[in-house]
Amino acid sequence: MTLKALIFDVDGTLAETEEAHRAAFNRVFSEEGLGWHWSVEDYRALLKTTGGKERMRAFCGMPEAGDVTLSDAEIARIHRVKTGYYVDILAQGDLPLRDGVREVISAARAKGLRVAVATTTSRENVEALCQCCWGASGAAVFDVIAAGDEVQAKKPAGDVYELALARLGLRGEDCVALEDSGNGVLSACAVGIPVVVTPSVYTEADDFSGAEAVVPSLRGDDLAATRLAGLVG
Ligand code: XBP
Ligand code: MG
Repeated sequence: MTLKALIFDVDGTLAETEEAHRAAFNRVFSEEGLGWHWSVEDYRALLKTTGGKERMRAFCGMPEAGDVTLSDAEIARIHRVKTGYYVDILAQGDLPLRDGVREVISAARAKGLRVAVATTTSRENVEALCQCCWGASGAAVFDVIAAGDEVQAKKPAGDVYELALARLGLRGEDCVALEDSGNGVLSACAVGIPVVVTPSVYTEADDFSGAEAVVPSLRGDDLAATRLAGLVG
């Protein structure tokens, strides 16, 4: 089967974005006087719930949240402020792409493959990352962007990869998904897309069974033993 497209997860795969998300959450929590602060260890556990609004909802049910109760509308409002802070952090322009990402995307395009995104985060955050790392719009970097709030169920459900496939007009077997998390692997596998995993700082201990390969980075030498061998270089 000829490879026709690469479909990239965003957070943790294109760049180590989660510390920027965590800082944005903690800033809005402090400003709202919620008495919440997510440490690195808290956040590692909380990332099992994908999606920022869903993560806040899950935290509301935990003893660490104290006696705070938030309606869905309040969570949505606080999350919109969080998104603004995240975009502001990325606008500083100093978050790098992970090793090999730029080269893999350039090489894929040069070989006529299409390049897509299937993410749990918002389109606005994808735009911010593209501006930060490529100085270009999302549409200039990616042929297709499928984002979290466009689908009913976020990862580990397959919905967002299904949407990316529909927009590409391709089948799972025509593509490779690039992921960093166990939830991402489950999502891509749910719609029959082979997955290459590059674990990120927050997902190193995840269960990647189901993935076709787990490699440290997307650099050419790390990809040598995967079906993406020969793409770069
Ligand atoms: C990662 C996520 C996201 C981010 C925060 O998803 O779960 O929720 O942590 O983004 P992926 P939002 O790796 O699939 O991109 O607050 O915008 O949801
Ligand atoms: Mg990810």
